[in-house]
Amino acid sequence: MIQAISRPSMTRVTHCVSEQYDEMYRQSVEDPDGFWLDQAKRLDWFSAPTRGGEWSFDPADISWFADGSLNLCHNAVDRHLRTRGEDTAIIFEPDDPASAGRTLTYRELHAEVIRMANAMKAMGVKKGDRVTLYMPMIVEGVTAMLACARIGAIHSVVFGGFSPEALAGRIEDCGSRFVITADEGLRGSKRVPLKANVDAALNELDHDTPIDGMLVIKHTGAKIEMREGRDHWLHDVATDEDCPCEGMNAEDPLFILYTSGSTGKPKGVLHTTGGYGVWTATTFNYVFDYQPGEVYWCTADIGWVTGHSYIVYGPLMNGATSVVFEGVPNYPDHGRFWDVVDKHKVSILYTAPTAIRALMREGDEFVTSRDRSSLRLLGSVGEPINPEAWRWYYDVVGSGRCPIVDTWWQTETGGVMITTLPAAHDMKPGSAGLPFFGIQPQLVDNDGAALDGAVEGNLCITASWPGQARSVYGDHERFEQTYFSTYPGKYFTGDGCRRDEDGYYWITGRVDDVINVSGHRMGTAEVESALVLHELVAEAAVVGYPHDIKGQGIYCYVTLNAGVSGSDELHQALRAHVRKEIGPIATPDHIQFTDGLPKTRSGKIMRRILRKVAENDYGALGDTSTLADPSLVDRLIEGRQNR
Ligand code: 6R9
Repeated sequence: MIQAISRPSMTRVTHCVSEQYDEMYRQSVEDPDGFWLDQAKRLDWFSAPTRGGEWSFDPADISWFADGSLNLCHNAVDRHLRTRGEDTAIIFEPDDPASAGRTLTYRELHAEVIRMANAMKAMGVKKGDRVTLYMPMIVEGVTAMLACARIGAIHSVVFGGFSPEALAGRIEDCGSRFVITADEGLRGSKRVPLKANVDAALNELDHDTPIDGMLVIKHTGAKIEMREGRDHWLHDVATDEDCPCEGMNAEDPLFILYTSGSTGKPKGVLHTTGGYGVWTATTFNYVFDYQPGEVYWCTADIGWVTGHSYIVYGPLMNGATSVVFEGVPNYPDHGRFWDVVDKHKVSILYTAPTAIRALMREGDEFVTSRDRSSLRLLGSVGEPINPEAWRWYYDVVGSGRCPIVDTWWQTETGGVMITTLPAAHDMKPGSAGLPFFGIQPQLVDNDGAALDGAVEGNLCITASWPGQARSVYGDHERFEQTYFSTYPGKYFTGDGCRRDEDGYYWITGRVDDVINVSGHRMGTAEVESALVLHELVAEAAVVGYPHDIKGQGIYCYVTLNAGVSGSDELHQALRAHVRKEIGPIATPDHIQFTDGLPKTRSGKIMRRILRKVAENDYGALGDTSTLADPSLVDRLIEGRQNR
């Protein structure tokens, strides 16, 4: 049993102490409508809601604040002009520390958002239109999101590391007629040809006019092709005229964000305006305990939900100063994070275990040679943090002074669900902690029976919360099927979890066919589909296996067409092929060529065996007698050992 670590005494915490948490949590589950209508007051509404949660999980139909109207760009930007217009909203830290950065006050951010929104309008974007953003981590990524929210367009941000093929699928799936991108992105001094990738993606789509307009931001100044009539430079079409915020119903869509699942292609998770706004504003306030004037830095990319909720909406709706970082943790050297912390006097740092582990491996010197005395609170998100990395983050990065919030949540949950609160709770390294207000977790066995007390099971949530996703864009049936059919009447997270005797939750990882690679969700089915697209591949099965830095690595079993044999060249070719189909984050770590996959007589692949073999754990293969060809197991093990 790991010892709990007491919360360090913090002099400036005002947001929530332990007794308050218990009382507020009780209220939040006993009277959710009263509680959340009250929390909703932290936002500015054009018409305040009187209705709270109206929802069912069977069938799935979820609504919050249905009679309220508001605009999240107004809440993130305009409403601050009167009170803190000259405060810093965004600090932009470029990839190359020698390049010029930028800071924007709320007033300057307002002006930039308006220019972006007017440019979008000039292209013909209207309320309800889907707009795909394929952006580097620059200020315009944030202003493009906020400009969409301002005029009621639905943004779909696609991570800049995805391939043209993956981008094309996401443009097509949501019927997006507009794209916003930049000439190039920069990451660790490498150039990412964003505009060229968009062009390639559009060529993939077999229409003559796959989109109506593209807005391009000049970032690196690289030479790119602009198609007459379709592609526009932002600086050519942006104007400063007045651009009021659209009044949005609380249930009007705010954004779509594609995420991987256990089957099929990525799903367009749909979030709406009011509930998501209340959820991200409230969680940001309590979880990060933000104090006016502090600098807050979330190292995620706006291409992931963490960037949406905790670089853009949560911090800005709270009037915080949010750092937008274009670079990577190891460029120019492994001390970059701490240089940025010192340069901008960052108080609150929110990052991922994979980054922590990668930096830990480089030794303490990169950290201890930097000052870091501005740090007050540390956060972790994206995957379970192993206690060793937790200790290093706490002892070395935070010098034992800074509490850690290990925040468990998902694209589908909109914001943080399980975490300790910095001023309220003791921490246990490796445990996310306790449910946030309104969250009612339940652990169930494989038949869906609720388990009480200190146990391990499948993590479900039994009641809706404002930030919950409302649907899968264009496929509500898939939404129900994916999240509400495994255990009818409950939202199933896909995660396994243990609850200890203090009621703390310990996420054990995915229990479905989703793997978590460097904090990024990857469906094994997606990698398999990419592999079998290769002309020499007959069949493929992909599993995760423990990886020191990435958390999980991608292990592929591949059978080749008759007469073809595996070689180092083919190995490399397949890796390159998957990168091209999906993007670098999906690059297989290992490919094992095999003459067959372990299938039952009914043809179902026994992934359990493939996982064990990939993990090098042959003692616990379990029952293999139902395999069509039990002798295959020995050949798989032999192949693994000869790897
Ligand atoms: C926010 C985000 C969600 C999946 C989730 C779980 C894993 C996220 C975690 C964590 C343990 C944490 N996960 N945070 N596991 N402890 N603090 O990451 O969203 O990309 O949708 O991934 O990530 O497995 O189900 P998303």
